[in-house]
Amino acid sequence: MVKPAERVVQAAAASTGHEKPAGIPDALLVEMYRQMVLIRRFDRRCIGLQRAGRIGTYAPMEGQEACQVGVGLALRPQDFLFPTYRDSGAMMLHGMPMDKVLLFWNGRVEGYEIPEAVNVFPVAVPIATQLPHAAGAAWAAKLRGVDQVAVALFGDGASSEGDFHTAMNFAGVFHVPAVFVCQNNQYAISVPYRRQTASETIAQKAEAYGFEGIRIDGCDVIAVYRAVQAAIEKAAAGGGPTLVEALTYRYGAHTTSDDPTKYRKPEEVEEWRARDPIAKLGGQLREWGLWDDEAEEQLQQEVDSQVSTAIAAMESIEPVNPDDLFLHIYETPTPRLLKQRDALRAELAAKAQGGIAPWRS
Ligand SMILES: Cc1ncc(C[n+]2csc(CCOP(=O)(O)OP(=O)(O)O)c2C)c(N)n1
Repeated sequence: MVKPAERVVQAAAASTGHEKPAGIPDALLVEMYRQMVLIRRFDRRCIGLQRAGRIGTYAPMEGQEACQVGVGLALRPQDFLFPTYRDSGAMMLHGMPMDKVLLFWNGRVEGYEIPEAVNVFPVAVPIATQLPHAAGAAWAAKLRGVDQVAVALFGDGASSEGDFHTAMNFAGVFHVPAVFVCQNNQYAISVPYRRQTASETIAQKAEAYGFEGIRIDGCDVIAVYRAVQAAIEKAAAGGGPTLVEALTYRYGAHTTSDDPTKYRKPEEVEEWRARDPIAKLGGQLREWGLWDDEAEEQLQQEVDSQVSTAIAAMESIEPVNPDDLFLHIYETPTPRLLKQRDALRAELAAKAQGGIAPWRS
């Protein structure tokens, strides 16, 4: 049996030494760092916004920046990205404006409006549903003879869903140009990896479907970038799909309504923090003479103002019309929906007058 984990962890390790990696321009190494710092700032600000009631909910990605940035930078403009709720970083790198991402988290329909030239699919909240979409889009690209690869992100938990297996099987049988990137962050909410699967790795599951699976260090942005870029190139050249398993960790909560102290120990989090992708690349850039304190200070100011501008844009749009809740469900609303809409209108009108709705009194 092939043991993809060993083979690829070795390859990734080679890029994490003190040698500057061959074939990656200095400017790209610096860009990887800048983007990871930006999305970490974005992430932390989002948690703050949620706590202040300025957005509704949020799924933190701190710890997973190397995966987000490695994938985001490996994508070619024409490739499609199929993200989950934890992939705001990759989405932004593939062209989704930051204020739109914030609008999504604010519960606004505008957050689902993807700009015309941006090849990002709407965020999949149901687990693994984006995987058959990606396999289908890749098949369409193949049938149409278009040079376009579909890249899907998902978590370790998603690998237990039927949709994962459907997508993998389909992708293998039809030999489609798809790349499935599992961010194995060790938990599906509170379910640890070892309770998720008896397989040694997620990467090896690709074997059963007849294509290549590789396991990489998801805390190393260079390893992620290289693996995903190679998989995209292979898919574009007619080499079929690849499953990439990136070993990573989310430092924080599953979402802003979760308490991770209930299911994991602080020592475990500290262990992963010691492999922090930003600290790692930052240290390497300094060693290679590509970064210094001045550049760092300037970057911190830049990301701060970039995120603040996006937040201001998110908060500048007109308040939502509560009736919108009932749009986009049926072409002609059902009597039950209309009744709910009228009840909400009455409640809001009563509130506006400082009272409470009659049925609550
Ligand atoms: C089909 C479906 N079942 C259950 C849920 C509830 N749920 C939300 S997130 C989650 C865990 C997903 O874990 P994983 O795939 O590892 O991704 P992560 O959140 O760690 O990025 C679950 C079960 C859901 N959203 N969709």
